[in-house]
Amino acid sequence: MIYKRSSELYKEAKKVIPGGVNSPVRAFKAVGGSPIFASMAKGAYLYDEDGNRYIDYISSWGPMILGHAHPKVLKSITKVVKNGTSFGMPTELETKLAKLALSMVPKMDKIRFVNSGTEACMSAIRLARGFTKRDKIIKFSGCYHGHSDSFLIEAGSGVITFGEPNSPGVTKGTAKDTIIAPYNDISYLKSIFKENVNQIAAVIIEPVAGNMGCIVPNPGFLETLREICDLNNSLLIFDEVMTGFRLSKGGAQQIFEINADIVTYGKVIGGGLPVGAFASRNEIMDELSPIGKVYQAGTLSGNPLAMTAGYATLNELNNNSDIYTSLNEKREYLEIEMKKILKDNKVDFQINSCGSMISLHFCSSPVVDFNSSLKGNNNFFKKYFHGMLKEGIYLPPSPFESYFLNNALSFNDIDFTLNALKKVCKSL
Ligand code: KE4
Repeated sequence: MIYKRSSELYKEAKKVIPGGVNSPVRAFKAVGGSPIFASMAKGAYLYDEDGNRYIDYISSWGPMILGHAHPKVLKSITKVVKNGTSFGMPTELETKLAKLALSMVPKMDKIRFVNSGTEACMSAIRLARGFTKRDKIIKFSGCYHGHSDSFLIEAGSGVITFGEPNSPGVTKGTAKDTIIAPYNDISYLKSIFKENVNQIAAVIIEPVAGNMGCIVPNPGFLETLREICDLNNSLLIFDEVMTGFRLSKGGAQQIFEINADIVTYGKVIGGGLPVGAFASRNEIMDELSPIGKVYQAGTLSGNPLAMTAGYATLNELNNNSDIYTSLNEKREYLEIEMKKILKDNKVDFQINSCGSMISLHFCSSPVVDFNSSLKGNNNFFKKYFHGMLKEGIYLPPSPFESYFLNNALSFNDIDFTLNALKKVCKSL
């Protein structure tokens, strides 16, 4: 593979954009080397500026579940763009997407559109605090809910009392209202509630985690979390920015048959254009401005182009539920065959998966939380990532990410991927 043009573009980008990227994970810091610059994408394939083609397993970190440049999505955007791109006034397109999204997910009465998953999660926390009139929130280590201050927190010294900032610029004042719990650890969670009676506004969780690799909740974990929140009059927030409309039409709520109080969305709901959203029942959503007092706003929220791309994507998913069957079959095939190859090559590994999300960890013990995800052999991962890249397979450039399969992926593409893995295993 030649990356000449990408390296020229990277050099230029670094002069005017911090690290040459607009989101850190794109910079390949976890795997070394220089980022590759995309020129276009179609279906299951990414093309870089040097003309190399890759089978895409990140799907823009989730949004492109139908595959890139889906004809129905392109057709609808092309039609709508001719009417103008932004009005700062309500449009019917927002109501259409809102009605469609709410018809697909269980037990949500209203939805508010924003421009990113970060905005959705930040707003959901503010809404939960406004509704409960409590300050503290609980999040789980290794879960990522975007880059707003309340979430850039790690477990503090007074561990079950309050957190500490894990980024410069986040104040101790903010950190004191975020408490960190280990994923899948119910007894720890109970001790936090015991220490903070009537102070917890909400617990926010990725119902299937995708930011420490893919981690599935232990049987009963989410159900008990729901019970604890009910017992303490705290709200349960499912961050479904990754899982929403991906794991199923109704996302993780449908898969696990558990209803959260507030659910956040992103990625798929925008079909590749910037959309985040948060949804809840009327009594909570009606606390939001302009009806209620919890303020939240956005110039480009509900943007007509973004609503159109989101509508075309959700409509396709809603009308063809065999897409989910097909995605799950493809992931199952990939997983079974990867396990055979890695076992044959005597590689220590774990594979976690749920629906069309999957992650590979180079370690011998199960990956059930952030600490166990840290046990992966990063040198192996770097060799694996770059080896697969050279074979034309684009994987997430970090061991703490999930793959996102798109439905344009064919079984031939998966066989091509598996042959690449066979070659790469020889160099591990
Ligand atoms: P955005 O602000 O990036 O749209 O969404 C933030 C977010 C919220 N919640 C979950 C569960 C998420 O996974 C994300 C963002 N995911 C990352 C991938 N780990 C986006 C990729 C990136 O940061 O460039």
